Amino acid sequence: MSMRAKAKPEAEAVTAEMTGAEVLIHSLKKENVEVLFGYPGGAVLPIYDALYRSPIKHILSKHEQGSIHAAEGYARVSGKPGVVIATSGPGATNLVTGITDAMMDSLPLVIFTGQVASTVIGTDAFQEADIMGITAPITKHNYQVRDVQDLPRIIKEAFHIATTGRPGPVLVDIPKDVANKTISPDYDSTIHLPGYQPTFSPNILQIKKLADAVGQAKKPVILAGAGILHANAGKELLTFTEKHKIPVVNTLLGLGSYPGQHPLFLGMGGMHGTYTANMALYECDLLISIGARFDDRLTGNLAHFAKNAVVAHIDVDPAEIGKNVPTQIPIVSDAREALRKLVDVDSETPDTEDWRNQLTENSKNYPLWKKTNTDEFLPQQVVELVHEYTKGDAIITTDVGQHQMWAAQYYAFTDANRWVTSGGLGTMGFGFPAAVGAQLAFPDQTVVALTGDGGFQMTLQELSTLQELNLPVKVVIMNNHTLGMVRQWQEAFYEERYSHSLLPVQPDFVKLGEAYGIKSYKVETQEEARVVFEEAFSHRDPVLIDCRVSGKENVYPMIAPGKGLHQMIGVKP
Ligand SMILES: Cc1ncc(C[n+]2csc(CCOP(=O)(O)OP(=O)(O)O)c2C)c(N)n1
Repeated sequence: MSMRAKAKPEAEAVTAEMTGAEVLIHSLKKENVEVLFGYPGGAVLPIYDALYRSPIKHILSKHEQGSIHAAEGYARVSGKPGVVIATSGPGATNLVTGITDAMMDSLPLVIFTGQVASTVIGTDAFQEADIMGITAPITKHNYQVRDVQDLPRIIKEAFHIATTGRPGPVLVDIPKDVANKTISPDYDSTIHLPGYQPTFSPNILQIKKLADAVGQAKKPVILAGAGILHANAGKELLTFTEKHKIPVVNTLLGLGSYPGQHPLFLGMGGMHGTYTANMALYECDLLISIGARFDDRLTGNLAHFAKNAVVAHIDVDPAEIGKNVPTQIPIVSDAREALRKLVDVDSETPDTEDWRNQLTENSKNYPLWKKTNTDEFLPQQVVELVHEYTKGDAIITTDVGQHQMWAAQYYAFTDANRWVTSGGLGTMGFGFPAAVGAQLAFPDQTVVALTGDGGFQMTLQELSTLQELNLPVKVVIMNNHTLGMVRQWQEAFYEERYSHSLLPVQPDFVKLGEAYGIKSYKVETQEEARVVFEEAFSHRDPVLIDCRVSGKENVYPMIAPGKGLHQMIGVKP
């Protein structure tokens, strides 16, 4: 018997009577969902049966964590919500890391989980997990559908909540009997959320207050976070900064929101940021944070952070303002709206010439550095080679660790939405499946998954998804035979006691890739890497490249835990 899906009559037409599962699929079409990331199981069988007759593309990952990270990658680069479906119990709990990751990094996801039948909820039924309780603190909102008539409205609300204000994950839990029940759906029900009215436009008096502060500043700096990307405000940020000649620092997640080569750009701030960026944050007299949340990895010790500055904070989420850093000029607003108003408002342009000269001196005297007097294949060189062979025009996803920081430091992002990384949660295993999702969003783009040998092994089962879909993702493993970032901290703070951070025994990544039918290579020198990269980036097939890099490199400069931004170490070789 053929294993191919049998063609069945279309179930999309709105009939008077539909099952809950069919209502769900129909609602997804109404929300213009083009791709679903998921994995089937008992409680979602009715939904998968409705999907069987639907033209919506479904990507079968090999583990639900793969589904949700792929949905995050898709959402990050496309700006559209990533949609995930998983079964009850273990299917749902396998999503938890990804949901938390999306919550921390403000990614719009709508997640559908199957649930045991309403009649047995609370009885420890087979594959029952209290996913409502589990996900309450890690979702922007969650729903359990008790009455199938509510389904069209709940789905509308879920998409609305996930994508408006500060984006985030919304979960909809659907008991199996609800999915099976037949109704005449009402798609016209309107969204009624009196408790959820995100502010979009800024208070104009606050904008004037900030404009006045800009006019008086001698040492202003802007901290631009991912909120700029979510609000599609890159152009407005450029206009505002060029108008007033204000230097810009990016957060890790904000990279790409400002052109990496621009003379006003100081680089990334924070633990592994540039000296120039960190000293600008330390010494400034006006700090304008836009769509950034003052993460502790960015601020270092708060007692020393922007001590002499008037702080203005523009954020769509009022809960962020004043959370970590006392703020004199709070502005609750969409970033683009606020920047447009700031550009329009009558204001003086500050004289920042001395300040900019001082920062330029810093950049000249304290650039990022790596070893030069060595024949070793350095991890930083891998990032530089990827930049060279992709002409700086790729979507780069990373895992978490040293390679992530080197990617952030050395890939000089010039465009928005090309940088996909796990910032807030720091989730190893994120990067490779996120690349699968990003490639699905932009099939013609070059997508590179830069991963560590540790993180890659957490979700490498998605090689099978790559094989099945023949997606041209280039997997570049920066293989230092260690859990590099852990090793670095053990070297610096634990007297070189490398407790369980060395990985001398590893699988043969080339054979592993080949087992999934993927062209795979091992490179041990820069020269070998050049030959392989040349070939790998010349075609549209998936590739895996095991780059054997030095295992002794550390990420510098660095701010040790507890220290201030002005106390960076490793600023010079
Ligand atoms: C799921 C998860 N577990 C543990 C950690 C802690 N951690 C942070 S970086 C790191 C090492 C990563 O090693 P690797 O993937 O090889 O990358 P490298 O640092 O060598 O570039 C670890 C274990 C984490 N961030 N995520």
